[in-house]
Amino acid sequence: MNIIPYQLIRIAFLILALLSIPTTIYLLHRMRKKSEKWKRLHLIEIEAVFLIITLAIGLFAGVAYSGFPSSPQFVKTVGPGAGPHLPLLSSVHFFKNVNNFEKIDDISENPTAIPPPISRNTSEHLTIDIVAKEVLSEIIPGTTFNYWTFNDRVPAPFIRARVGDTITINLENHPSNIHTHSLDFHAVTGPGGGAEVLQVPPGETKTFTFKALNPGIYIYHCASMPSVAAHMTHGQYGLILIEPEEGLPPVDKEFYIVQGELYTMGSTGDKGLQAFDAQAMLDGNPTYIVFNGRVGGVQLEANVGDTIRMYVGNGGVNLISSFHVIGEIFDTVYPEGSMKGALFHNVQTTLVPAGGATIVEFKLEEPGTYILVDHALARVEKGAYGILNVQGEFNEEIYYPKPTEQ
Ligand SMILES: [Cu+2]
Repeated sequence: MNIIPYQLIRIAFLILALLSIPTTIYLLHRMRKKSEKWKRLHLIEIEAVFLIITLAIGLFAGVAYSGFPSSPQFVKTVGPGAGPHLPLLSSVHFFKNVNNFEKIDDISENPTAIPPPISRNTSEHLTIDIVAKEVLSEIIPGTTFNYWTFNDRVPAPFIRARVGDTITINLENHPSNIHTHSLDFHAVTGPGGGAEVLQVPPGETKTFTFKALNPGIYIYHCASMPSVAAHMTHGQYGLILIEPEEGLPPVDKEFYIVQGELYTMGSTGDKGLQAFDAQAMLDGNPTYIVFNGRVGGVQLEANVGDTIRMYVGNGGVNLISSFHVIGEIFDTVYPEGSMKGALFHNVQTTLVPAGGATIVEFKLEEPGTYILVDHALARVEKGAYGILNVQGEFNEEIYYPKPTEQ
């Protein structure tokens, strides 16, 4: 894991370069009045070399560039194609307490980590333990971010309950954390969705109990000050499914996907440790837009003939997702996660509001690679895509002509 603070290094070297100029002028001034011994010091040459080295490190250490002038700009993108290029920015960040944070190899929550469908006919009292933890992990290889998580992953664990269930949440704020964290469940009826009683300082645990009154698929997230948006964009969001009494129709595979935005002071593709860019968040200009916490975080497997259900959330904090699976049509959409209302059928692209969720269902008729996207397609260049690989027999009655064998 690359946690070199390149941005800090760049600033330090630019300051050194700047300071070296007046220092040299001063020494040259002194040199004129002094002996031959001073003149033999080659101050001009030393200063020139020093200036070149410090400026080179100050301007380029860790900065993303394409490495070859194959396009008009030398800015890197992280989409699956070459892509249009994004403005090159460099900025400053401060990095504190780096050694206190746990380093997570893969921040992505497993998209198949979903509790099984509920088959019981009665209500139960469930207890869910959640640990808020601030960690370090990579957005793309070599680019590290200080994620704030629930249970060390983004999104937070998928919670499954049944309407009428009573749910007790135990929220621990890990002692290594710097910030107070909390939970606001959109499945809760009551002030703050639980956040009023679940503000937990580091090292403490608090408990909250609620009854699930409405079926649906709901976001839950941290709702702590001074900026709820800042907590969410660091990774503190997940989904809770409240099944209706009769449950949901059976499917072969269920997947868990949540879109999120990351705002870093470095540009898209910059290496090293990236500081959070609050101004970029306020401007609504994310550096990365990701499924399940990082670029490439959603890799799914299925077979021809499978019926698929995807629970798709949007942690925000600025964008509305236009969720689409390239090469598929959603047979059924639960619009905005609504249950017991009108379902949509035969939908190409569906909206997932910030702080909202949806459910899409479809059957797989053909093998191959299907790409999940936010169909505001510029966002794919910032990472908003996932992959669904489908194995099985080709059906040329549906998809013609047959793709060339590889
Ligand atoms: Cu928080």
